[in-house]
Amino acid sequence: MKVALLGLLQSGKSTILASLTGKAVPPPGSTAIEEAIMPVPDERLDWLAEYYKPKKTTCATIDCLDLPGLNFIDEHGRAAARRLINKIRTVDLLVLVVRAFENPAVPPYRNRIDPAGDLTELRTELLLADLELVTTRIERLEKQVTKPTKTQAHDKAELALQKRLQQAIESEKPISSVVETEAEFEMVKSLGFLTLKPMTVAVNVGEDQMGAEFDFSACIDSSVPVIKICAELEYELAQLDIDSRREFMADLGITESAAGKFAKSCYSALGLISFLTVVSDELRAWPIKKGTIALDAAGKVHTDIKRGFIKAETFGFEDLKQLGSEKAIKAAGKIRLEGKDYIVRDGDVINFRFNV
Ligand SMILES: Nc1nc2c(ncn2[C@@H]2O[C@H](COP(=O)(O)OP(=O)(O)O)[C@@H](O)[C@H]2O)c(=O)[nH]1
Ligand SMILES: [Mg+2]
Repeated sequence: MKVALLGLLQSGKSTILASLTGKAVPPPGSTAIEEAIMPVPDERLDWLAEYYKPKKTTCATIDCLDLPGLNFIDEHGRAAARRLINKIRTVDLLVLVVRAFENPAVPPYRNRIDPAGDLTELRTELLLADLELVTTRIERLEKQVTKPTKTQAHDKAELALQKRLQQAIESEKPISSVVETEAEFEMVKSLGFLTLKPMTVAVNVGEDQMGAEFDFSACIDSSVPVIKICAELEYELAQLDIDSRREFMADLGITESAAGKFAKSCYSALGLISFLTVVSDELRAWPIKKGTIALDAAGKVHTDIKRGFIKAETFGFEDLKQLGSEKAIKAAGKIRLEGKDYIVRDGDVINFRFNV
């Protein structure tokens, strides 16, 4: 899965990415989009690795794009920002980073430290970028529908939909508020509307703001996951070896790593869960959409396994952890043979039986 970190100038995106992935912070003024892969922390994998001692453990990863800081203060900044925004239309998720930290050495954007104000500005700019796209699309479709082509009926339907999208944006509503059915989604999917994408918010807080509450109800839906990250501190923590890091985190009262929080918020916004497999000495976590059936989960692992699917031998990770061994969960009748239509649950450990 691919996510893009978007934020105003010097909100701390690169520092966050560096703390999550170990990538170096690009020099100030860099205008390139940086890419880095973040391993998704999963305590279940750690536990299972201890238990099965596989040769190889493969965790899920999140492919993160770090956009240079956006600035909408003048026309030049706005044009550069629009170019950057248009480059991320294929990502699966937007992570909007806003600044709450105070740092006298880093002048704040528009001379304000106002996370809700920054978020509102970002949302407005995303709406405007989508409006531009909708408008161009409507102009094209209006010409196209006059011609008696094979796609005329489809074009007319799309034109009607695009006009509804335009109206929504003009009343400051995201495109996701209009696109409801699968057919509508298919119709606009390839355009990569930004306000149709799931999103999360990461508030970059100072060390003394870890307990602070932020109210974003005026600019985003309550379903959008919001996390707090102290980028500078996390960056320092990321430089330490694992034992010192644990010790420091305990001293500071941090119970969850930034990577853990970040990954959880991405999974939640995308509606993802994980199942786990142990196949030929490789332990692996597989992200899937909630509601995925066993047959499609098998297809993630290998197309052959889907083609020759017989049964999914399944147990819950928590049962194994509680009862301590595969033998014990078997004796307790907790290993199930599930069919094609079984809806996979988060933390299922699955051994697919198949025949090709
Ligand atoms: N005090 C403090 N400074 C930070 C924090 N996060 C980032 N900074 C500083 O703010 C500046 C901008 O950070 P950077 O990650 O480059 O922001 P970007 O433009 O959004 O990529 C850098 O000088 C960072 O050291 C933070 O949590 N606390
Ligand atoms: Mg940066």
